Amino acid sequence: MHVLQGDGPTTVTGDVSGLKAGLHGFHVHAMGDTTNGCMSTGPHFNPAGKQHGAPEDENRHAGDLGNITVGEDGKASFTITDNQIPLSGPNSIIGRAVVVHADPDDLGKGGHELSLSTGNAGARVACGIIGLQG
Ligand SMILES: [Cu+2]
Ligand SMILES: [Zn+2]
Repeated sequence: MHVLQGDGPTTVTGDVSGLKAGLHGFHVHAMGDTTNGCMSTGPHFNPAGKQHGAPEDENRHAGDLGNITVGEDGKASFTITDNQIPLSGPNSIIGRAVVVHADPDDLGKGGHELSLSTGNAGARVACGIIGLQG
């Protein structure tokens, strides 16, 4: 997985495999800590104190990147460009984590008790710390 660019929009590209077909929630979580697996990455990155939502919503966590789509082969390749995940400044995502979930993110609209905090996206099946390379 790679994140590119300095100021302005950040583009995240990645390839994942070994997942069930369909939508999987994909977020930036607050803490770059995997000492207890993906649970240690904390909640969604949310410096503005907002509710969970879709990437295009005004009221969303900065870390809300929506869903990635996994094919019948269990693989996904994705490119996501977003304005709320800079690589510098006070809201930088460097040192935080990306997390892939077991289930679809309902984007805050599912009416579940977890919809407005996590999108009810289920277990955390993969994660990685966002760092610098090169
Ligand atoms: Cu998440
Ligand atoms: Zn969220």
